[in-house]
Amino acid sequence: MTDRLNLAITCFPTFGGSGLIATEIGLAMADRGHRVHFIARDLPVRLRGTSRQIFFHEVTESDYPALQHSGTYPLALASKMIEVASYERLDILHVHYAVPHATAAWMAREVLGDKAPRIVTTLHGTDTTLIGTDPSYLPITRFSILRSDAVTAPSEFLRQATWEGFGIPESFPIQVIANFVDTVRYAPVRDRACLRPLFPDLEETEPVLVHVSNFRPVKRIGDVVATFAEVHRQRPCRLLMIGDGPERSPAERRLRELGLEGRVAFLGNQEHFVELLAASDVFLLPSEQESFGLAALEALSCGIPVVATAIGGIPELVDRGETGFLSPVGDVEGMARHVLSLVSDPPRWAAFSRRARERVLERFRLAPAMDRYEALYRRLVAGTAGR
Ligand code: GMT
Repeated sequence: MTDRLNLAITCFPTFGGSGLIATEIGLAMADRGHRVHFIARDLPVRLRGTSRQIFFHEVTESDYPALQHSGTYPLALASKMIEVASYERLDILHVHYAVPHATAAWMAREVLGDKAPRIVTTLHGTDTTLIGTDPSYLPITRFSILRSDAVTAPSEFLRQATWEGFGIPESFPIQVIANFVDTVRYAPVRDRACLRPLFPDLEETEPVLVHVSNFRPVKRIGDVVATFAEVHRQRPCRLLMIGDGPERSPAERRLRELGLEGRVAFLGNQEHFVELLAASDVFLLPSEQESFGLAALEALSCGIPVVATAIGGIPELVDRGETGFLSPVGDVEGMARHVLSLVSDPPRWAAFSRRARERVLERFRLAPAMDRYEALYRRLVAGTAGR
């Protein structure tokens, strides 16, 4: 075993949490001196503009008319994995999101035989709770998870959901490696001046609520709007909406109906928004499901208390009544009450903020998470772990 690992990472190159986590792992492993290859459809968002020694292999599909709408991405991806593994002598192929990445990795390994790298599958949530267990994909996704050399999940919740959802015995090891955050970048540096271009008439003590997501139905964007409207009714405030997706237009329409459009800024997808996040007061995440809730972790790291739903992996990162509040799904009034209890009591808000940052530093720093991934890779390469 050489010291330097030859690692390939596959992920969706979008703003979604799974792609962001995959990219951060790749960047951190490159910083640790490993050779890192990304195999993806497009350059992952956080790799853009980096000058670090990272190799990118683009997955391209044929545009032959008969193949249109036939979902050939997994085949093109498996072929690219085979090519990169053969030429680069990969030690590890780390795929993020089981559907269809774990299946493509399994296909590649079948072709590569003895020369195949070890396969690590990191589950992220909807690949398990929604898509993977959809009958259209369940048998092949279950099989591909079981055939991975190692499987990780970002929360205890997702580990259990995977065992249960796929009918996999609990003796099948799924290692929980919690998601992490770059606590240097996501730091509690509050400078409300950065909010002025968005809200020129913002009062000094006027609270700013913030939400970051992909605006899909699972995020319950309507509840973000309703919670904000209820808080605003009792105490004028602002709302910062970061991200984009199918629920954005209905939310904008609803805010116009409520006459609140001037109180809200929709920024769309943004790569650099940490300054705005850190200048806000409360992070809202009223999701119906969340395997982890990376956006909430980034907020906590900036010292921003979180008001969210008590579902999935969220209770593993938000400490109720200490760093935020958790309500049942759809409990808009409860969430509004929690927001008001924080923004109306500055010393209380400050205590939540301080604890949020402390807990993140204790439990979710990047370096210990990287130690765990690196140790897993080394155990697999040494043959002391895996199937
Ligand atoms: O729902 C999203 O925000 C996107 C999705 C993804 O696959 O990128 O996020 C999932 O993975 C993130 C990173 O592990 C988690 O923080 C999110 O909770 C999870 N989303 C869901 O479970 C709905």
